[in-house]
Amino acid sequence: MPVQLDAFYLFVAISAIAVGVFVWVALSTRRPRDAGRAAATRVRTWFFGVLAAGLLGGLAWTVPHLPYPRQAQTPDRVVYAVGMQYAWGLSTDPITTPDEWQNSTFADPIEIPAGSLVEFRVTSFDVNHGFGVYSPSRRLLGEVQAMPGYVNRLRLRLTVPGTYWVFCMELCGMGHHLMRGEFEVVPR
Ligand SMILES: [Cu+2]
Repeated sequence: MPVQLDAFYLFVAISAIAVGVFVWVALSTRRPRDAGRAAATRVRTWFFGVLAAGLLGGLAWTVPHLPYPRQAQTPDRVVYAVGMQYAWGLSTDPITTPDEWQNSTFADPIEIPAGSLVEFRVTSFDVNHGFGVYSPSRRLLGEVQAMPGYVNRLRLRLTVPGTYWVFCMELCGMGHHLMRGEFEVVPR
């Protein structure tokens, strides 16, 4: 998996820099010497400036990506998702009983128009499950816990048409690996 390898190389590079800094400090402080107050203040001011710029830059870069403004939007579609050992029931109508859940697992995959903001209302009728939505190219798009007695919401804007998969993200028993669901995103 290329992403994992990239993360590994990044880890090795950062580790090498950290070790280099430790070695440099160890070698450069073997003899005591006077640093000088003015020079030390200059280094501190510079360090503070770089740190502040980095933090503010990081803030400006990441804050627009927070999902909170999405809560103010009205979803285009609501999908009810119920986990039970060992399948996901997905329906555009509320699933309130194990019978309705069973019918939903045998029904044709639901269809969602491309570009819709979808709100998944996720719960479980037995034990805790993990509700993970995968794109047609098998990328994990979002995840929320499915807990008996609670309804957790997950909002995703689904733009790419194709078959989407729901896999269980939490080991829930012997048939956990079989626990999947699917739905279609269709072109408008
Ligand atoms: Cu499960």
